[in-house]
Amino acid sequence: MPDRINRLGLEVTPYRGGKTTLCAGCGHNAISERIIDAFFDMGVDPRQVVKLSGIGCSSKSPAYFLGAAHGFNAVHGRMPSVGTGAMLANRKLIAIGVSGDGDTGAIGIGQFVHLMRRNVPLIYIIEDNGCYGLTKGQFSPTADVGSVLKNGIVNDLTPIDTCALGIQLGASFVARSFSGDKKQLLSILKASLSHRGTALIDVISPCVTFNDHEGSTKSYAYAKDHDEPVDEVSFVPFFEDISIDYEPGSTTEVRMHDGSKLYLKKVAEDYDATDKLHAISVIHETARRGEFATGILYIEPDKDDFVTLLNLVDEPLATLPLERVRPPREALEEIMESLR
Ligand SMILES: Cc1ncc(C[n+]2csc(CCOP(=O)(O)OP(=O)(O)O)c2C)c(N)n1
Ligand code: SF4
Ligand SMILES: [Mg+2]
Repeated sequence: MPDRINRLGLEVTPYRGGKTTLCAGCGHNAISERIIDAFFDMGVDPRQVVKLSGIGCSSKSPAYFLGAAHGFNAVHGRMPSVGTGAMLANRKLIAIGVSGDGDTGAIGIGQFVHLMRRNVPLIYIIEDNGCYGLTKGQFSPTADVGSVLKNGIVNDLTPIDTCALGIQLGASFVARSFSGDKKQLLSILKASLSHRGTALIDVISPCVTFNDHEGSTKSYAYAKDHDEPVDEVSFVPFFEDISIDYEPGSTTEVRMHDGSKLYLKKVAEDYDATDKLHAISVIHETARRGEFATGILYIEPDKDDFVTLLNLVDEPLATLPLERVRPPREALEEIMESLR
């Protein structure tokens, strides 16, 4: 049977990557699969994509999707600055960064903070397993209080909630999901592709080798039992003409910058994803009950992204000829003259 083709006429092959070397059953593998599906379904040209990462099992995963894309595996925790540079050099790129809870919340927290407040156009996925998988399972800064390691050590440090932090810092699209929830994660990824600005997606992604036992709050069993969706996400890309049939009064429509429509069906009491304070309080309230809120937690579709704020020319800086990026000698002399 011939392979499916998407609206670009491409088969799924260029959207796939190398064979995974992660442990069988690792949540990160399921996330790679959803990234392949989302980019294929949305008809994104993989040659226009730059995939970025830091260091960790999670940061290895860009090797396992979008084989035809550009890739940069950065230093531990330094993916945000490399991604910012890439997007400033070529604003036509579509950037997807994959990080870990350690890569983001520990060594990379400073870079993460400034990426969020700048609203750099980039999809930033945290594959969140509450531990440093690659270095054999030590607690990371997202491990919950009372979480127990395989060797019996109990975490007594307060976790960083990357979604609450991202919202507070100015990220304009913030979502949380679970690697085992195919439908929700796929819809969130598709919506993030239509967003202009930073799209932060924290995905609970169990480490089956070091953090999937009783006592871990990032295990498959725990995540399944304590997932509280705040909205049901449906996404309609602007190129599809589908009539939507939702019960009036129960669904919010969010129009994305490219004309796509995001439908957030409220399954929790009056959830409004555009209300920043409400989003932060819902995250904290659910966490206090030992649960985690999933879905699109916050969205500000009209916020200017970093490239727009910098007022860059439309052509990618990387392709401009030298005479357009370097001021002529006369301009320099004029400046020097004005300083005398
Ligand atoms: C500068 C630097 N410090 C420390 C390390 C060791 N190191 C490698 S990966 C890692 C943590 C990875 O954890 P996380 O980002 O959560 O990814 P996971 O493996 O859990 O997916 C650490 C501390 C390193 N590679 N480089
Ligand atoms: S050690 Fe954990 S995070 Fe790393 S590949 Fe194995 S299951 Fe995944
Ligand atoms: Mg981790």
